[in-house]
Amino acid sequence: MKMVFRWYGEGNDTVTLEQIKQIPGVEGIVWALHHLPAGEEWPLEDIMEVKQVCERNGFHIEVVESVNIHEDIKLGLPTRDLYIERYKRTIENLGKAGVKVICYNFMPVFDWLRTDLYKEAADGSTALFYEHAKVHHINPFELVDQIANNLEYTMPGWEPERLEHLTRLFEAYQNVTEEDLWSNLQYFLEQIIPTAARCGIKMAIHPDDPPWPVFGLPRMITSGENIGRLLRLVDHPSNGITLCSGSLGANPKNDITGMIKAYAERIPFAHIRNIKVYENRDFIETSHRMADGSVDICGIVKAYHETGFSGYVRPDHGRHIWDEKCRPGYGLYDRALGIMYLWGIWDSLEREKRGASPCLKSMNI
Ligand code: CS2
Ligand code: MN
Repeated sequence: MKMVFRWYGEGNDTVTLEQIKQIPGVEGIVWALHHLPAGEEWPLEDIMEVKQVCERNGFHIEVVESVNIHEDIKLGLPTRDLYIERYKRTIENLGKAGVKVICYNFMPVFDWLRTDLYKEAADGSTALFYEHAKVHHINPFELVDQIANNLEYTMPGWEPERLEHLTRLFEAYQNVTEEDLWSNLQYFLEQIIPTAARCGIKMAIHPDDPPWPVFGLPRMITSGENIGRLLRLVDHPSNGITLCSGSLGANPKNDITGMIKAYAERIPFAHIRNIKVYENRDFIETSHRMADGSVDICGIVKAYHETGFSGYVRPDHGRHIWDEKCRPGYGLYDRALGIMYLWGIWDSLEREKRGASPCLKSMNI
């Protein structure tokens, strides 16, 4: 597995590239042009600027996350063709810069959804939290108000220009069913996968988070079965998934290790994180350690190891610990701890497979 780390860019992140450099085994930066709204073409010059900054610090930029899809594409409006053309140009520009994977999502209106960004745990750390009953009782506008007021930074999926048009967006989705969304996704993929393939890029859809409909908005990428359907929409290696254990794990029925084994070839990018799921369907993001949450992190890493996974992995989110002030879910410390936990499992599996490293052998250890 190739370890990567999400970074929001110079002046837009509390974490620095110098700090990331000191986390063992991180090879690449997962990045995006966060200042551009969904639907804009990403100019090659802006892409090359990020590439230079990252490469100067010894990182590759092979994975891009959150090349967001304009709502008109998800809604299937006649204007979608214009935005799809721009998306293709963006894919081409990213290909020219050496990008190999594009992570995106197809969730209507919202990207991830939480009710609390700083829920305190018994040890004093805070983390992102989802309260199921609250989402059912609160109206979306109130929740957006509460979350947006808590944000010092603009988060992907929660951009002000998107939230400004919330009423109009909800109206637009009123008669859009899950089947309509599937057919709009298929239309999009049929157009862009040939471009991605030509540019040597794998598209990797991120599962819906949480993996069920919210506020009456349909959601599709929620289960192993639906991932299978997505992969069949355009049956090509460039049509893949970002397997996010934290998103899919919110539904305990999801067999994530089974999905890894079934779809290994089509997973260019893995998000590995843990959450604790309660009986009432609330969930909180926890440390990566298995004992702290409900997700079988060891089983997941083992499944990747068994299938010979050579794709990219990132720890996804972390808690906020040691008084760190950072983007919600995107601090340095807990994500670095998560990486070390993942390496610990991976290295012990490698050692089992290959025997002790040559260095240890020569020391007769
Ligand atoms: C990410 C997603 O921070 C997160 O929760 O895993 O926001 C992800 O970046 C998007 O869904 C990808 O488009
Ligand atoms: Mn994720």
